[in-house]
Amino acid sequence: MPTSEQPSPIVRQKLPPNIEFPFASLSDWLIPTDLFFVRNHFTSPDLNPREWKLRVDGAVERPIELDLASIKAMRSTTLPAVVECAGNGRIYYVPQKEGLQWQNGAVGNARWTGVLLREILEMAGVKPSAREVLLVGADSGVVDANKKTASPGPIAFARSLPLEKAMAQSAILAYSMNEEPLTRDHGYPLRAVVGGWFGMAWVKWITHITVVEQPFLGYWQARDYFRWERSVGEPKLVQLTEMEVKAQIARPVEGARLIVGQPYRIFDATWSGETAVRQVQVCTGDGRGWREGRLLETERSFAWRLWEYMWTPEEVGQHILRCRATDGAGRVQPDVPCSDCESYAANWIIPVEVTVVPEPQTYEQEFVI
Ligand SMILES: Nc1nc2c(c(=O)[nH]1)N[C@H]1C(S)=C(S)[C@@H](COP(=O)(O)O)O[C@H]1N2
Ligand SMILES: [Mo]
Repeated sequence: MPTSEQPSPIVRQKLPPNIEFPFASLSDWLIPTDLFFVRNHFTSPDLNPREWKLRVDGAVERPIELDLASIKAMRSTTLPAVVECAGNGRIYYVPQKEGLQWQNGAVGNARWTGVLLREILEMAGVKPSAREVLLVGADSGVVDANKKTASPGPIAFARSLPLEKAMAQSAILAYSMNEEPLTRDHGYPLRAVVGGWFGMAWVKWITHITVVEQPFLGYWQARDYFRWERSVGEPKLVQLTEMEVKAQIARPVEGARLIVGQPYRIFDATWSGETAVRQVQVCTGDGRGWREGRLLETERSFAWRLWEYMWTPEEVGQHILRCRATDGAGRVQPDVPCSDCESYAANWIIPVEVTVVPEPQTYEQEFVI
């Protein structure tokens, strides 16, 4: 997009800071840290790296405590990965759903460096009875009283991962984002990176890891971040984990005016959960059906892919643009909202309406009689 303006983040909430990436300004595969979305349930803790320690206990052979220097001295792993807040796109739900009204930008792709969670767990020695790995953040507070399920007192932000995912190559404890130390809002000094999973699993400001033998049923695991599933007949609640397949047009934006006969680059990013996106298709509403978008990067597990489609509008008037992604597991973006997703995981196709206008007349043309 040929703009001279500097993109600026969209503040969805001042305190604690909840900030959206201005998705229409998307240009690079990696989102610069100062534009990266921020999702905080509580005030970001300001942790002193000299005092900070990571405690690992629970169902382990040897409880351990590690300081930052010893974690950084371990073998490092880098994973470019996309993180999407489960509430991204909530604004598109009709009627409106309670919660922060994220548009398209509660998502971002960054390069994360740290150590495999597996290696830390192996240092402590996971007992055979282990079932989940609970990650606890240093932030805490009373859960929003507007929600009917307010907490009885301050509770820490904590989430568990099934042991299998905790041991996977996609589960990292990261101290660096885009080659710089994490910033305070992104979890300094250490956060979880859980490739393929929605953001709530990516616990920031981690100070404590407990290996548990029973499913953890804390607030953000058992009272929030759910959707309904009807596969067993009666609807039952299932926890949100993997991200859904998604592509959403960054440009043109809703209401844009394009000039007839002039090529325009439809541009966006696309991502999914455990399996990468294979195909993006575009429909420009001129009766030519779905056509193939061009994916710009090679497929890479857990990162997003930018894509484009060159479109030359042939007719003046309103046009509805749509795109849809398909991932390697065969999941396709749906046409309609998921009625069972509470206020989460919005991945249905969001049409973008643009106006195609005639070529502007030049001075000479106007005066030729
Ligand atoms: N400790 C802690 N970790 C957290 C959160 C939080 O409030 N506290 N928010 C989670 C949610 S809901 C999301 S979407 C991601 C967002 O990560 P970011 O702020 O670095 O973009 O962090 C997750 N990790
Ligand atoms: Mo989130």
